[in-house]
Parts: sequence; structure tokens; C-alpha cells
Amino acid sequence: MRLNMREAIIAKARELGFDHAGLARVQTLPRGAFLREWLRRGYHGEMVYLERAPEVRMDPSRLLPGARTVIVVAKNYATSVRRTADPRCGTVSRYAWGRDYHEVLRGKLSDLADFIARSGAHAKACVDTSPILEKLWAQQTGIGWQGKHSNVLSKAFSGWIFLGEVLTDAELEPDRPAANHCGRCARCIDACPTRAIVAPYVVDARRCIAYLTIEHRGSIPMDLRPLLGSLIFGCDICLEACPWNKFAKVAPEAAFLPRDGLEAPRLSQFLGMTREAFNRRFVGSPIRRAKRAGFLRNVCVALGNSGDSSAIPALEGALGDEEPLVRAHAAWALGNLGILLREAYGGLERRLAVESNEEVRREITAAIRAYRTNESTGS
Ligand code: B12
Ligand code: SF4
Ligand code: SF4
Repeated sequence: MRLNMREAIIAKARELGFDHAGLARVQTLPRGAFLREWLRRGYHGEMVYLERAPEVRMDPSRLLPGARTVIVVAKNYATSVRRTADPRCGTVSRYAWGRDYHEVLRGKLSDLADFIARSGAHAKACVDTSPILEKLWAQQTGIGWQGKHSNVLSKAFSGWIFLGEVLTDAELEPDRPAANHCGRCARCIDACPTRAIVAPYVVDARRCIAYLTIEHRGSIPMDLRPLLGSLIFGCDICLEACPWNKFAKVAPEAAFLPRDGLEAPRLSQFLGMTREAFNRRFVGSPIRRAKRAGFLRNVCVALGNSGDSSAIPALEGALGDEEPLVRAHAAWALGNLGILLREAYGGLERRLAVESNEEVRREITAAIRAYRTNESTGS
């Protein structure tokens, strides 16, 4: 029996390894307009690319002229691997344990777009970096609903899904939008350590640890550093809090399994890494996006939160790092450890005597002051 176009696309998406596919008609989605308000409030922080042409982000027919249908696909990335509670280890969010999902999805989405184009229609593949509100369209196609943490979760796979889209000018029968099943639950909001979910469904990225550890290039605000705990790249806390996780299924895709021990990496191994070593170690990994300076900044903060005295020599070494950003956060970490461990304090004064960067000097001075205040109050 010959499948109609809609069924053929869904079957092809399955064949390509996507776990779910749904279709929606191109239309104005009322919540799309909230993007402007989100930007107006400055919730995007330094992600200036989100400011560019919001009208395109809100209207897929500006991405593909004449677009009539959005096909959204979901890829499950849940694994059965558990994290460790070892304080010497950092926490990397699950999406970054294995191969970069952009690479995993891009080829498959292009194959799906080519498949559609063979019928004579125009088709364009989009993933993550494309200017499209992926989560709104996923809800519209029935794949899942936007939870109060703002990510899409599905009854079949919970929240551990990546999204991708193909736009086409073919007019195809749409699916029904998904209903929201959050009900009165607010576990994700309560679990967020930085209160980044400022209202149900609304995330202020400037407070979100995923933003601070991946996208943000400068210093991490001092008041938020202790709240980062052991997180060194991304954050899964709101996703992990969700009761729908009991329906998560282990993904068969080997590409998402942790590589190089990223499910529980010893933190101090990263300090002192050269730029070449960083690029080599994280080739094909999403971690490359933080760049060496940002990643080592995160590692310093996690070490400062670890209470681990064995980290002190590595942090003292990082006080001499080529990047001021790393030196500044190493100073904070030593100051923070110094409150518990007197020996963490020594290197700070030695570094202050030779440090010329103003920001690093400020961080060292603040760390020494915190230590002295703590000493004088006798705690
Ligand atoms: C920018 C961005 C971020 C930013 C901002 C996050 C955010 N919530 O917007 C930062 C860096 C913080 C981030 C973090 C993460 N991200 Co991100 N990110 C994006 C990106 C590139 C754009 C998102 C965007 O447009 N945001 C702008 C705001 C306005 O959009 P929004 O949150 O959807 O806001 C809507 C709601 O507030 C809604 N709304 C307002 N009021 C109401 C009321 C109700 C009742 C409802 C239902 C909705 C609603 O209207 C708004 C407009 O649509 C998308 C890819 C894409 N192109 O879409 C990936 C994407 C959203 N990220 C993704 C992932 C996996 C993550 C992380 C889990 C990674 C990690 N583990 O660290 C975290 C999750 C943090 C979180 N709780 O959101 C996935 C999510 C997959 C999924 N299942 O939904 C995406 C879709 C990438 C992908 N292709 O798979 N991300
Ligand atoms: S990813 Fe982490 S910091 Fe961001 S909203 Fe979720 S729990 Fe909060
Ligand atoms: S934790 Fe609760 S409120 Fe948050 S997404 Fe899951 S069901 Fe919705």
C-alpha cells in the first residue's frame, strides 16, 4: 500500500532514528509574542543572537518562504548511567555527556528534508541554532507540552528529549496540540537553586546555571557561585525534579553515553589544561562551547564549593593561569575553601604581591577579607 505524504514522513523520521515526529500548520502562535517581552526584560543576558530579527523566530514562513507545515522531531537521550556523590567530582549535564547532539541530529534532519524535497516540495532542516521557537512548535505538533521549567516533556519519554524541525511548503494534515499535564505540580520551580524560573514557564537565563556555565563569557556573579554546587557545564536540576521521569526510557543511541568519564569527572584534572589539550579532549563535545577559559572558571567555582582540601595545590596553580578569568575564580575558590581549611589561604597573599590585573586583584582581596573576617569571628 502506498503511504500518503504525511505518513511517509513520519515513517521516514522513525527509520532515521527519531523517537517521535509530529506536524503543525504554520500559523501565528499566541505565545510566540512573549519572546519580545522576554527580551525586553533582559532575560536573555548576553545571548544577543536572540535579539536579532525576533519576527523571524516567531514566523517560520520567514525562514522558508511559503512554508505551510512544521515537522518537529524528538530524540530521546536518557541513559541509565547514574551520577556520583563524590565531592571531588564535577557534574556535567546529561545532554553533554556524549557526542554533540547538533552533529547527531543535523545529518538525520537533512536526510528527512531531502526525502520531502524528492516529492517536489521545498524543505529546510532546523536544529537549535536556527531562529525558531522549537518548544512552542513541539507542543503544537503534539510531541509534548512545555513544562513549568519551560522545556518540553512527553508522556512517552519525559523531558530527556532533543528537538529538531523540518519546514516545508507542502500542506500536510497537522496533529493536535499536546495538552499540558503539569497540573498543580511545581517541583521544578522549587528545585531550582538560583530561582531562575521566575514564574511558571518563564526562565530568566541570567540566573540559570545552564546559561552561566555555557553561554556567559565573563565572571560568574559572586552571590550565585555557591549555588552552582558541583555543576561545571549545564544544569539538569529542574529536569531531574520532574515526576514524569518515571516514564523515561533508556535511549538506544550510543552517541549519548558518557565518554571520558564525563558522568563523574575529577575536577582537579582540568586545571592547568592547555588550550590545545582542551580542544583535543572535547572535540565533538558540546563542552567546546564554553571555551577553555569559561570551562576552567566553572571548575574553579565547583572546587570552591567542594570542601575538598586535596584541590588546594591545583587551585594555587590556577592562580598563575594565563587567563585572568580563571585566576579570579581560583582566588574565589581558595577564599571559599579557606573558610573551612586554613591552608587554602596562603597562596592568595603570595599571588596578590605579583598580580597586575585589576579584576583578579579585587577577587583576591575579597577572598582574603572573607578569610580574615571568618578568623576574627572565630568560626
Ligand atoms: C536560548 C536557549 C537556552 C537558554 C535560555 C533557556 C530558555 N528557557 O529559553 C539557556 C542557555 C538558559 C538554555 C538552557 C537549557 N537548554 Co536551551 N535552548 C535555547 C534555545 C536556543 C532558544 C530558546 C528560546 O527561544 N528562548 C526564548 C524564550 C522566550 O523561550 P521559552 O522559554 O520557550 O519561552 C516561552 C515560555 O515562556 C512561553 N510561555 C510564557 N508564558 C507561558 C504560559 C504558559 C501556560 C505556557 C505553556 C507557556 C508560556 O512563551 C515563551 C515564548 O515561546 C533553544 C533552541 C530553539 N531554537 O528553540 C534551546 C533548547 C530550548 N534548550 C534545550 C536544552 C536541552 C536546554 C537545557 C536542558 C540544557 C542543560 N541541561 O543545561 C537547559 C534547560 C534550562 C531551562 N530550564 O530552560 C532544548 C530543550 C529540549 C526540550 N525538551 O524542550 C532546546 C529546544 C534545544 C534542542 N534543540 O533540543 N537554553
Ligand atoms: S537548568 Fe538549573 S538553574 Fe536553570 S532553571 Fe533549571 S534548575 Fe534552574
Ligand atoms: S516538575 Fe512538575 S511542574 Fe515542572 S515540568 Fe515536571 S510536571 Fe511540570
